[in-house]
Amino acid sequence: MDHPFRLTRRQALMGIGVGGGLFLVGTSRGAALPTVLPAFAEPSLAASGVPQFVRPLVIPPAMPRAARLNTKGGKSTDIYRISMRQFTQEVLPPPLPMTTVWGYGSEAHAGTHNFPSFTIEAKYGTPVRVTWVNGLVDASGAPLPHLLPVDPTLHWANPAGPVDSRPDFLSTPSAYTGPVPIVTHVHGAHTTDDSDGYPEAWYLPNTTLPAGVHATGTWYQKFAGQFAARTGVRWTPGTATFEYPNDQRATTLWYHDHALGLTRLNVYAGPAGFYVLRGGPDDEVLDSRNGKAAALPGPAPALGDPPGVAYFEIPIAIQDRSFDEDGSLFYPDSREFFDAFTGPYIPGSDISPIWNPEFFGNTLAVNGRTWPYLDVETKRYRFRLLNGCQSRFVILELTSDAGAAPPMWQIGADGGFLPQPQPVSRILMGPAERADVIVDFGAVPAGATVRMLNLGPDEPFGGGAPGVDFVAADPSTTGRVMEFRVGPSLGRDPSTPPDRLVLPAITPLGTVARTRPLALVEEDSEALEDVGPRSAVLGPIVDGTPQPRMWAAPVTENPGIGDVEEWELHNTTMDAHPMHVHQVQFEVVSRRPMGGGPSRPPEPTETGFKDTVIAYPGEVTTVRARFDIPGRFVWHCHIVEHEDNEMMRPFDVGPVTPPA
Ligand SMILES: [Cu+2]
Repeated sequence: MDHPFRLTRRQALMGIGVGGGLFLVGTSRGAALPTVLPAFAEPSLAASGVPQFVRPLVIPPAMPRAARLNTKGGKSTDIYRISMRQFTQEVLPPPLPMTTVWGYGSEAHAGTHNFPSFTIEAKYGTPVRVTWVNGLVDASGAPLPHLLPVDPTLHWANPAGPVDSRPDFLSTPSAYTGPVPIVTHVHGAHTTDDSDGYPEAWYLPNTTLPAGVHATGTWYQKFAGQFAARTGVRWTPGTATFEYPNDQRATTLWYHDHALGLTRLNVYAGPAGFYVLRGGPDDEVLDSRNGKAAALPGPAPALGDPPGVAYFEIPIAIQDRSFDEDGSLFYPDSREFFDAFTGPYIPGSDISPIWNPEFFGNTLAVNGRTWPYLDVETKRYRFRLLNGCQSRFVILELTSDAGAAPPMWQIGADGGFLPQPQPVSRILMGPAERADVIVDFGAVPAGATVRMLNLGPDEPFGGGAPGVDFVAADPSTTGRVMEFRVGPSLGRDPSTPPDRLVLPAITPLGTVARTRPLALVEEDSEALEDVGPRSAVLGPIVDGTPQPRMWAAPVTENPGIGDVEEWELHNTTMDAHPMHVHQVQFEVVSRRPMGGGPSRPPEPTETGFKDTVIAYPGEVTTVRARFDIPGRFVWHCHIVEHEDNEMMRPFDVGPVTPPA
């Protein structure tokens, strides 16, 4: 090899390392300055200007319920009424300014709106019914515009009409500033299509709308009717009521917006939270020393907790963000930010003017605060980790200033417990993936400082190891996640040692009815030479040839009800993509080179169930899932910039659903 590091696509795109490059910029935004002032906006707050480890981690409390409804046969349903609102909160440490964000919160409970949102605590076998309210209005009730630049040239919700379309333009448009559509998806939930947060089932706030603006997306009425017919509950304007049966394995789910062509912006603005499902046969963990119930580190925040409870089970959402000096969230307002391409844009070419193919924030926020710290005792903690970043893959590692790093075991992933606890020193997570880990601070001397580092790249991930195959994130900024300040132990640790945990068995999915070869394809401009990507797309592979299909094309994936299928994800692009399939928790079967060659088994941390899998470039990643709920769902890349621009496809389980 000539170079110690692989030349990344971004570097290649930007002419770095190939000589005679047009643009003299660094390998990641914020790491170096262009020689001339760019015409487009850069985040005006440098990451180096944000003090680190000066404010405590926020541990999201449990989301208050609106009611508990008792139904026939002694059963109950947990009722929530949760709105998305705009507000300001401390994201950057003082004296830096507060940040205007969006977040979910309980309508009837003041002070519960937060970024990230409070945790929905769900119980196996007890359905959760949430009325999701679009509360994006100002104090006078007028609809709020988006906090971030909305590119109107994507195939997107487009409330000004025609809805759920890729509109035509006579000249390059500026950002859309009208009312904002939302629709919430519980990521990893096993629920019906009316409650899944279909991207075209969005709705605007219930208020006076500008003339000609449509209040709901294409599928809203159909799903409203279906939900009313099944439950007797009618959706009121500006809301949608969804129900989650909680009939799946106990695990860490999360909820976030999923509106068509807007997900990257709606999620970046803040609305996302954990949804923790507990109980049931797949939540029973034993102690191998005595065969009795094991004790996992706890408690987690619960409803009605008084202030000052010490938590030993803590959700940790890692999200990259950039800011301007006034504290506001920064998100690119021009394609130029990505690759210095100055146009022509749509309609002068097929390149969107605002959308960026990927986005990497120059800070890491953990539970809504940049680089926080957490005081811990010399005990074991259970952390439910979520990579909530836009495009960034993270590789997490602990380091201590007092000798060995505390040991970590991963006990669960997207779909619940792994078959066995896995000792881990690094945890790789693509966007939307979760890892349930136990960290044992027991042998760390009190007074020590432990840091969680990120060794993933500040650019698209292609697999491999930091320092070998790619440059790790900036060690002074995005290479750091948070700090643990180890204090003395207040009492003994009642939790079972991780190597003594007997985790619930995995029941294999059974006979495969069908294998579907599917392709991940990146598309460059068809109008301009050497400009790309224009978008990334998905599609079936027919006779060995990928057939890229746009969002609007007829359904090509149509499993029978109850069928187990293997989906082979052929990644023809240069980057890894975190691929997510709605409705199901799947098994990761294998990975093999696309050109043929031996397959390798899933990673030890992929041996439980998953709903999001890393599909590496040049490989076929095979997953196996049972599709047991009829209706219309989606599968997509969870790099939210990709998902918003064609890297998402509808699928139907059972009879093909007629268009709404
Ligand atoms: Cu992708």
